[in-house]
Amino acid sequence: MVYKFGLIGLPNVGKSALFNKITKLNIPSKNFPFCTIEPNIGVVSVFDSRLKKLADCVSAINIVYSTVVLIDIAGLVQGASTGEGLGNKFLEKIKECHALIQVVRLFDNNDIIHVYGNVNPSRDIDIINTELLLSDLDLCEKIVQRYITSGKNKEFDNNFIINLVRRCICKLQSGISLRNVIFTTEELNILKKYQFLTLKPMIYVLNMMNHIDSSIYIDKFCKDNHIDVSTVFPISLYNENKIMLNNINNKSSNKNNFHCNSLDNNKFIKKLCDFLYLKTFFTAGPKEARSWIFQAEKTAIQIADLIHSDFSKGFIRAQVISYNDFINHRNINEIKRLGKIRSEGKKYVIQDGDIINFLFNV
Ligand SMILES: Nc1nc2c(ncn2[C@@H]2O[C@H](COP(=O)(O)OP(=O)(O)OP(=O)(O)O)[C@@H](O)[C@H]2O)c(=O)[nH]1
Ligand SMILES: [Mg+2]
Repeated sequence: MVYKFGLIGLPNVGKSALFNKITKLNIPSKNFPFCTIEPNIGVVSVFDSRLKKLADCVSAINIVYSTVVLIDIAGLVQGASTGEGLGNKFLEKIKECHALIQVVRLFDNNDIIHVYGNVNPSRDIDIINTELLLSDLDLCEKIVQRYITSGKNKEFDNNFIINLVRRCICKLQSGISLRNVIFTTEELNILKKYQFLTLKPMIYVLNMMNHIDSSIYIDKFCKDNHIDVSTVFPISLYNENKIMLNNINNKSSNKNNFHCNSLDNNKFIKKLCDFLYLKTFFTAGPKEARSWIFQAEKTAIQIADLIHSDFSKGFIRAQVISYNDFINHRNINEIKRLGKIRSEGKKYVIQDGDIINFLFNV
């Protein structure tokens, strides 16, 4: 499973600049709205300091970190759900993402165009979230229509789905995103199939002025917008002080020279993974030591399938060592002697840090 994170937000707020910073690519990030049209896709390693230690212990030749995908999506504007700006096509791109990263402009700089004329984070996120709500509302209405006119559904009772989607319509019409509604597991499984945009987890990246105390702004931002502080990540893509000084000294200089170092890429990616409750397990041998991210609560058989379908088809058992046991003893024979290699069956729930060797037969 490749986890995808979509960068969304108004045009010209710093989505592509953030994408470049994280992926170390160099896609155009220019001072005009809709600079990005086609989505940019970048693959980013999920750094884990445990992997290097593990690789050293087994003298692995290669170290392979697990990766996530970052998608830089064109800016959305008011009316996008009905075709305004670059319209619906880009809302479609958002569907394939597992989580959304909404970039919000808090930096004040008269040289950088704001599509609505001034910096106003509450208005901006309201515009984006409303477009996502409207797109979901449209989808809900289509689903209801389809179930009203179609025959009986094999899997579920039509009325069950119609009532569930009608409940979603009521919430969406009151401005409530579906991720904030409590559903049963059964309901969630149905809704997830439709890839509702407001059901996707959302993290807010606040692109701030780097010389201000961000904590005051974050508290205010969360309070004003009823947002949980754990979903907010402040960054400063540019050093505004340097930009201002530079503008005074040399109007034509390249602003991209002034990335400040305040954004820690690994920390940022870690936050994204934590946000989706992703955990890490390892495989390690002389050829390769590798980390794998997975959604918490997965069983050995599900994880085996993640590596290769042969592993799950011919699953015999999983030999598991916990990371701490491995690092404390470092020697596989010693670990064996101490009985620290556990033999686990299909239903074993994989733990963060497990080092796994799958035994299988095909
Ligand atoms: N001063 C300042 N400029 C920034 C900051 N972040 C981005 N910019 C500039 O703002 C402009 C737009 O940045 P992009 O990253 O292209 O914006 P975007 O959100 O991808 O825009 P679209 O592709 O149009 O949706 C560029 O000129 C960036 O250099 C910031 O924190 N401070
Ligand atoms: Mg862009």
